[in-house]
Amino acid sequence: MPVTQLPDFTGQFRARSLKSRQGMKNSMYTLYSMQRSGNSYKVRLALARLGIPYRLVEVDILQGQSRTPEFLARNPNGQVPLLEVAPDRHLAESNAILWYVAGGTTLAPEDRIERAEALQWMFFEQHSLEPNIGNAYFWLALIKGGRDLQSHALEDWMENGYRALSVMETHLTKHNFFVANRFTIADIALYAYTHVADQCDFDLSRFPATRDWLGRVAAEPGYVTMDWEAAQLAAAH
Ligand SMILES: N[C@@H](CCC(=O)N[C@@H](CS)C(=O)NCC(=O)O)C(=O)O
Repeated sequence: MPVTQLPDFTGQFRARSLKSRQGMKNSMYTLYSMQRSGNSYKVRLALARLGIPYRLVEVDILQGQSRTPEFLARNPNGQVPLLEVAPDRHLAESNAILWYVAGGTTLAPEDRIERAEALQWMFFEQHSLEPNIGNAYFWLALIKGGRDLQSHALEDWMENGYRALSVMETHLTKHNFFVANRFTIADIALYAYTHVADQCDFDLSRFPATRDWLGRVAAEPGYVTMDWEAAQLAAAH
């Protein structure tokens, strides 16, 4: 039987039949993403972990590609990530996309309190972590001269970013993962910007439990790095 190969949970390869490959071709997700966007990386990490193939469209927000009329027709908010889940049906907001792609898997807790706890941490990520570490990462690591351009805001981002890291550290001194004693989409959401915090002035040596957790996430089956080229997965189809 003709086969193609896809990375699976173990990071190895598994065979798929041509029939299933052709079946997926029509229904395959299209992900609009930017390689160095932490919010986009969350979705790439979840899809890789789940072994779900997808088409990848790189959107360079620095070139205004998320603000073109074509892109705004798909996402009026002009941001990546954006997932086309069906023809002309698009889902924005990284954490909503995580819930969608992981629904029905162990990555998305179904127990009532665990689901609420996952949401709690994912809202925390969007309100307390991403606006601070995400902004610091964007302006210090991605934008040439960004440090000078944002010197007035940097102090607040650092103070509030450290505060968010301390909250995480307190939790992680008692838990291996954020929710349900296992790796879930809450970990994926929080990992995206925490793992690059040291690229934008944050000193993670102050957070040993958080560093151990970063190591546990990176050791999870199916883990891919932020610069992993997901196009090769779609190309296999
Ligand atoms: N809350 C959104 C934030 C998305 C976001 O900030 N995306 C950035 C890249 S990380 C973007 O597309 N910025 C382009 C723009 O706002 O023009 C999410 O979690 O997906």
